[in-house]
Amino acid sequence: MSIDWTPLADLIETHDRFLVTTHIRPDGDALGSEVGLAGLLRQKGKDVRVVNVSPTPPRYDFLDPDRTLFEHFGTAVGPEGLSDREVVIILDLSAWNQLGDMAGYIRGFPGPKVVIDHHVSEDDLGAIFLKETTAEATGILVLGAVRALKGQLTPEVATGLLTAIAMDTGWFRHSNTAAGTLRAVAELIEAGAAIDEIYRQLFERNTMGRLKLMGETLRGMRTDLGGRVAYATITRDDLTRTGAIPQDSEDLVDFTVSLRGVEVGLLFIEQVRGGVKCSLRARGGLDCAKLAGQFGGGGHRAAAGVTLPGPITENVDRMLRAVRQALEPDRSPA
Ligand SMILES: [Mn+2]
Repeated sequence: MSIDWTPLADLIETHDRFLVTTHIRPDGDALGSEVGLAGLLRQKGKDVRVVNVSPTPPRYDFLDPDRTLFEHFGTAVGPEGLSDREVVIILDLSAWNQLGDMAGYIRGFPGPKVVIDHHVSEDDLGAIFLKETTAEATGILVLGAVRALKGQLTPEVATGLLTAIAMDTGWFRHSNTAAGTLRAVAELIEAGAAIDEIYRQLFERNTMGRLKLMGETLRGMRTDLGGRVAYATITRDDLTRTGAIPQDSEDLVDFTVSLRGVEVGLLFIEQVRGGVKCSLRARGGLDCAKLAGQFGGGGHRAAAGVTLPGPITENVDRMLRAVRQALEPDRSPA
């Protein structure tokens, strides 16, 4: 099944000033898709602002080398500064809670709203949904839009989209990596995306803080259910001690499922503004989106997340109980 891009083409035909945004704590798919879509819209002669609720993690600064694309909502720009926007395009999310402090603004947005996304979880955002939940990344959908709308795959657009697809497939390792994924990558390389350079930018620019945080996270890793579950925690104190920044925790959940025999991995991260973010990964039958959904979160079958109120230790217990229940429903609650 592929998306009918006519609604987007119609909006481009009839409007000039576009706002593009994505979810809190943006990842490579979120930011890379924004680069791709902003490029497409600008080729069509549109005035485009890309405004995000979270600052851009330093890891992704290569996507915006002149620091002219990504703007930060709440500091650099507020709702007043965006009053001339006619259309908003929301990438890589379909849930209000993923919009953070921008949710109120998006709710009140007077013009057409479009969502381009691949997540299963879905709220009524009052938007035109251009979705494909089987897609490996939002970036692959944006590539589809570029093709359908006869846009140019410039090196800049190709770099954004390759980053998007690479990060949401775990650099082409996860089960969502299909033959079509690699065909798309071939096309993006032909268009000027330098795959070696993108890899170096993403994976070989660790700070000492991130590497030390990685060490702390591994040191504190625990198992449960006889080794079928692995989990770790990152507290605010861990960040201070290691000199890491909150964004440095990206991907560290992958270590939990890298342990032999583990089917479900969890990483609990104490949030600077209170509460705990829990990332879930599954390498078996467990549906992470469903489990996270029980607590108001969402995502995909193999990878999901949820933000929980309350202290970290309580939340570890609460999530472990839910995972045990999901993996061994017949077992009496411990
Ligand atoms: Mn995504």
